[in-house]
Amino acid sequence: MTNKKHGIIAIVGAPNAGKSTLTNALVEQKITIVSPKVQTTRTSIKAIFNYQENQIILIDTPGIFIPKKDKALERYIAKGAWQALRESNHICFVIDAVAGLNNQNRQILADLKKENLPTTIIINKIDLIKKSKLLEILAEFVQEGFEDIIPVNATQNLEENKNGIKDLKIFLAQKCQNDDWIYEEDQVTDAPIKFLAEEITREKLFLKLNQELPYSLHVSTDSFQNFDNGDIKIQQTILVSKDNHKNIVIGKRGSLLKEIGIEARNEISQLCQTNVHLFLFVKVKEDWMKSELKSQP
Ligand SMILES: Nc1nc2c(ncn2[C@@H]2O[C@H](COP(=O)(O)OP(=O)(O)OP(=O)(O)O)[C@@H](O)[C@H]2O)c(=O)[nH]1
Ligand SMILES: [Mg+2]
Repeated sequence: MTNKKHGIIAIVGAPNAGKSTLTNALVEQKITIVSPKVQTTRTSIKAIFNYQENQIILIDTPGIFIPKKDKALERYIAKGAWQALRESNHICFVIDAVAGLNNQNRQILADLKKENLPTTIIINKIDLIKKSKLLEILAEFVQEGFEDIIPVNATQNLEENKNGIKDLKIFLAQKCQNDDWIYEEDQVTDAPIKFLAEEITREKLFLKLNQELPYSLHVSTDSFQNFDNGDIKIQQTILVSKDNHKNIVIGKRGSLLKEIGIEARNEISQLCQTNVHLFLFVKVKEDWMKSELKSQP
């Protein structure tokens, strides 16, 4: 007889709280992209790890914010987080310790309460605050009636026994109450490689481009070919909504696009554990949102 259990945990919170960094830390592999800019994650993505007989299925979600009415992308992103809650058994509400229990987090908490799911508070980025501030935040959440509050440092620049990641793993394993496992023992995500590769390129664009530009672009795959010798050839198109954005992404004599291509290729090669030939193209398509967002996994 098997005692295998699984649990589905939604990782939610304000934009930039460190949800994706935390997800990767728990799975011990980079599954979901990270950047210092808000709204990096656009689509919920599952990341899976096993702890003893428990399979923990994390859903990394886009940051929760109030979308502007005229912005289709914002509405799409905002919807994603709430959809993920519907399939989960437990919520981890991640807050940035520097922000603490501010108005934005209070508003999100009030909305989360309506979902009626057990909720654990994760105070992230504890490496950036003093112990006294952490104690203050803990007291505030206790006052709000929360029993499970776990401080962590998702970037793990504190020592292992101080970053809280192991404690969180053990805690989440205890929350697994559904019978059996859903995924194979070595499966770390259900997202297709093609999508992960697009995300990696998008992350490099997020990291290299300033201000609003990263928000107005999209990466899609034109072709993905496996060769007999194990190599993979990928052609991706970066869709931008304006002519001048195309020039910025390409850079002087193609320099920026080349840099992005090299960095993305290296990371996709690591992910696929093989040689990857990546070809990037930039196209202007004013209304890419209409056609592209529907086709996301
Ligand atoms: N110092 C410190 N920085 C962190 C920590 N966790 C995450 N970060 C940084 O915070 C920034 C945002 O991290 P993400 O993981 O992309 O945040 P997110 O909540 O997924 O953001 P969205 O997807 O945009 O909602 C990145 O620059 C991370 O390196 C932490 O524990 N300590
Ligand atoms: Mg994210």
